[in-house]
Amino acid sequence: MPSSTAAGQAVPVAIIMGSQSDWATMRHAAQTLDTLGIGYEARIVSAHRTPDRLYDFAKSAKGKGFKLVIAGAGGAAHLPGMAAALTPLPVFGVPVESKALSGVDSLHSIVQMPAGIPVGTLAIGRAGAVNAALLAAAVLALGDEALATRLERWRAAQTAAVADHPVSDDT
Ligand code: RP5
Repeated sequence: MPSSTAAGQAVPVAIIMGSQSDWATMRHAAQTLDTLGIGYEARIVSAHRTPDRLYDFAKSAKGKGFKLVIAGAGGAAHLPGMAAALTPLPVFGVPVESKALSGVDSLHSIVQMPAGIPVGTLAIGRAGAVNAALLAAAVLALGDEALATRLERWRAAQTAAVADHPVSDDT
């Protein structure tokens, strides 16, 4: 599983996901962090299949220097909520699109946290993964002027890339 820095080096963002199959979605968070020059570590941490790994990860995340967690999962998606229960770090949840219910199951599992343990829930699928990274960037940029400038430029480039008029496909 990719990591943007050498092992052992403190990076601000942990990207965790319930399965290898989630990487097709969560890689968009990783790519967005790469574009903004933000370090991360990506790991498979399943709430159901590897509960001890989840416990160990979440309990040690702050001590390892992570500033926030992006957690993606699909179906009965308990990973973001369980991670949030076990760490004081902010957790952003990404509902992965499931085959059976198109990710609505994932969304409802992640967004309907009872009062007391928050998970900042993003959109289903790629949009949620990209926006989780952008939200992480905005939070980290509060204490990092250079990152704030990179994020501002990224958004300006996005704005500049929007055409004034649509182009027909059939010409
Ligand atoms: C969840 O089950 C994972 O987050 C994944 O989205 C879903 C399906 O996992 P696989 O059966 O593809 O490994 O725990």
